[in-house]
Amino acid sequence: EEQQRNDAFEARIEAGDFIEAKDWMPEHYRKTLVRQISQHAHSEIVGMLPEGNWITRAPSLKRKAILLAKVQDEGGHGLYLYSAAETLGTSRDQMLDALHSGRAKYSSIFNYPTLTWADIGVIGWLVDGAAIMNQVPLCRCSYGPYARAMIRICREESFHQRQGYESLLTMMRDGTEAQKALVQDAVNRWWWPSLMMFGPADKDSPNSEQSMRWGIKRLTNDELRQKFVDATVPQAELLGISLPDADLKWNAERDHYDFGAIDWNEFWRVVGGNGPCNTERLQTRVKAWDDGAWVREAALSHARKRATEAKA
Ligand code: FAQ
Repeated sequence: EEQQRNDAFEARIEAGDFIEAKDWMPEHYRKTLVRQISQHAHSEIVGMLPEGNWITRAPSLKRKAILLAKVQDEGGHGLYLYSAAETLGTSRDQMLDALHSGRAKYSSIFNYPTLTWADIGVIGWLVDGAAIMNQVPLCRCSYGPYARAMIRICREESFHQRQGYESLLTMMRDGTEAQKALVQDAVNRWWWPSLMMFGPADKDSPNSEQSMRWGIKRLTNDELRQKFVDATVPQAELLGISLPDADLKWNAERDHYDFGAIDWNEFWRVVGGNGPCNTERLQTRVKAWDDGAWVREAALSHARKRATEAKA
């Protein structure tokens, strides 16, 4: 009977059906989705921190309003994604506990510091740019609740990308030499970590093959990374900044840009908890959770009181 259910499931995947929360699914499919969606949610939540660092120091009211809206969107994306993961039978408490105890992963990119205002523009341009490249294909993920959440999230991410690029254009066109140098310095620091967001090379990616077969992922890590490089190089040219890779050049035969070797030791070091800001990010999240305990207690107590009143 299990075999029959499994065959029927595989046939639905093959036919391009969406799998819904109450449908039967193999345990491994469920686990893979919980892993990916909860990591994605944690990334959005931890991803609020590097930018949050600059809200009080934004250079104008307009930039501050934009940044506030962006960081709030990220909080919303995190909550949306926790809900999508909850449809698979995991609780938010379990997911948060995994994050706060350091067992859960979140994107390596958020373990780098935001040193100057230019970093905020560069995060929008490169980090949100990479996020969109990875997430647009996820709108066609075989798991319905995740795919549908991705649609709204991608729309908001594209606003995030554009505000970042526009802020860099302003600095590069109207800025002083010192401001232009800040942009170049930020690009130099964020370029390689952005390429690492797509995950290990396909040959070193243990989850890709099965996730591709199940339509959880639609494009491989290397395919997405190449698409990102191809889309980003012309944007860098328009900005008038250089990318920190001597091997980056157009390859007419492949019809793609070639690029240099990624430092995978750095990638695994950061994923393993030893990047520049891992400890600080986790501590900040745990403190926010602990500091919010009284709000949760008050809300629960209020709900209990209302329930008793309703009965009386
Ligand atoms: N960082 O076998 P694979 C955002 C782990 S965007 C940390 O290739 P998979 C928006 C991976 O989990 C960022 N860990 O894994 C925003 C696995 O370990 P595990 C979030 C990484 O799942 C913008 C191991 O390495 N986006 O937040 C990373 O098939 C600006 C082997 O890897 C998403 O999460 C990494 N970069 O492919 C917010 C998108 N890469 O789990 C604020 C959804 C790999 O077995 C500001 N996720 N690992 O212990 C995905 O598409 C996939 O999960 C990949 C990884 C592509 C990230």
